[in-house]
Amino acid sequence: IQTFYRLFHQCRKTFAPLNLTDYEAIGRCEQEVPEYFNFASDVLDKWSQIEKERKEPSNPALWWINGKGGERKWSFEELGFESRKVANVLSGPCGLQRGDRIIVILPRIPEWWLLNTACMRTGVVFIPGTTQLTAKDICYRLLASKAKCIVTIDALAPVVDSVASQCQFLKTKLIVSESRRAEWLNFSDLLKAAPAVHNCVKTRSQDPMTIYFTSGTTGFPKMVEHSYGSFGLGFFICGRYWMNLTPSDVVWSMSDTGWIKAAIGNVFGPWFQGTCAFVHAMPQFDPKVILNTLCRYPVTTLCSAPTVYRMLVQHDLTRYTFKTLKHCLSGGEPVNPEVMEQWKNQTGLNIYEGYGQTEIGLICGNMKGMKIKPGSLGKAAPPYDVQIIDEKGSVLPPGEEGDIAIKIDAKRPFTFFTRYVDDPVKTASTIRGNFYITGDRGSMDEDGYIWFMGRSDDVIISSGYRIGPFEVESALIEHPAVVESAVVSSPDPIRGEVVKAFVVLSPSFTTQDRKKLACELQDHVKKVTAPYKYPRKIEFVERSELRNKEWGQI
Ligand code: BCO
Repeated sequence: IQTFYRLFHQCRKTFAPLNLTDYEAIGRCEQEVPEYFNFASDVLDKWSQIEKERKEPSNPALWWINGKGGERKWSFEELGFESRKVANVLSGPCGLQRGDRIIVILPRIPEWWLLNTACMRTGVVFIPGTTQLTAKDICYRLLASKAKCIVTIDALAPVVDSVASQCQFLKTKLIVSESRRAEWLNFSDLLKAAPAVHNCVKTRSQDPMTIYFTSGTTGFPKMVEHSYGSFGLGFFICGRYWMNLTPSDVVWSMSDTGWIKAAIGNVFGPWFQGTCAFVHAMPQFDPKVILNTLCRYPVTTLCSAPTVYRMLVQHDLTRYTFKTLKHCLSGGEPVNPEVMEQWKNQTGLNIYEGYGQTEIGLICGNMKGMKIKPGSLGKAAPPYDVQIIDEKGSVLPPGEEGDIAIKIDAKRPFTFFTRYVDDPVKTASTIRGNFYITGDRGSMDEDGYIWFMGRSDDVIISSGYRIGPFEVESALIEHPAVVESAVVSSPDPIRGEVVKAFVVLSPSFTTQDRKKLACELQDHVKKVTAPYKYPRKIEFVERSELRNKEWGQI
């Protein structure tokens, strides 16, 4: 009888429609997190069923364009069909098993969405990376993660090959390309041959699902691990209330595929709500392309870094008529009130800022309908209780500056990252008493709005990128001209902050043209590590200058 009931409940669950009310209650921590959850089978396949039962046509799940006439539109059913085939590619020719790790370095191409979903179906841990990664970055990631497989494109395949022999865990290289490359499996060939039937693995909510490399003040990037619960279920509230999405919306989130913002804005946020994720595969950032796209396509919701809005308002926006845009979001760095005002004056739309982290997801936000206080991060986003605390862990009164922290009661919220992989000390260091410390400083006003003041550590937030000064200093020191350097943030009207390097030159370089040398060092950093980290400002200093400054002689 017990077996009968177990099977009965299992069947009921499998065929039950998508219950968004339950997911909302779970997202708010008002209902227990289910023991088993898999976004692919529990959400995507349910939307596919709903799509079939609907009489009227619905928006695609993914709408991809490349600006050169290329276009792909996939319904949830097509996404399911293709991603099941990719799942068979991963567990067949790629030889990956549940729990194995895969690094996926792809630009904004549909294959990224397929691989993401296929990893959920197979239980393979998905590690995305930006295409700006260099050989050294890739080597570090392959070794640190022990990934067995890497997926990339033509441009990066030789870069991977240049370090592959040093990466003893790497077994399979998969290329997304029209042409074949020796020692690489070809994605399209395998996809064509792959069977379409695949049974999604049954994953527990706490099983590892994805890992992001994220920069800190010291050392090389840390591995932030998220589970099926924290990543899949954790973004329900964000999609529904911050992004304000419904099945009739079309959201364009511009983040590079290497960042958590792409997962929030292009995968879990929209797809939980049955919304179309719109993608423009712009190879280079171009404000005019963005503005024209908003005029041509029925995008209802735009999500991008404040730097993008700062760049867009440099143009005369009144010359553009956006087709359907009604909701604008920003995240990744603080947005300044002037830009919000300029955007509002020219488009009639507010910018709803969200504040979050790779480790935690959305922490605060301006939800639709809420009064916006320009310059504030908004209020705590459910399920979080955000407070400003002092160094002893005591809550500070309104208006006082302290650490922005999240209250942890008996249990860590399920939406939190699981751990920094292989770094229990760093994982533990995020906790102070009953609080998780974000690393950001701020204050809270009487109405519960949080105001950002800056980082409490030396991490640089530039154009929405999180940049560790150590990584830039390590790149600089590899150049023969550099004896030592100190890298800090410097204010910038467009990028919020930029990376600035103070450099002490080796004696043999002190007579060289400083302008040329600065450019050379910038190019050098762009080659050694991901170019977005390069020091946009360089100041050459001499030790004697620093000593004299210290002794009050200048
Ligand atoms: O500006 P420059 O031209 O001097 O330099 C640029 C590129 O040209 C250069 N570069 C790129 N690839 C290169 C290269 N140079 C040599 N070789 C290559 N292969 O490097 C610089 C890269 O800077 P960028 O990425 O800022 O470029 P760009 O075109 O100015 O883009 C502007 C933005 C705003 C589109 C870009 O900065 C951006 O996407 N920012 C947002 C980042 C983001 O999404 N952050 C969110 C992280 S997740 C998060 O915060 C958690 C929230 C819950």
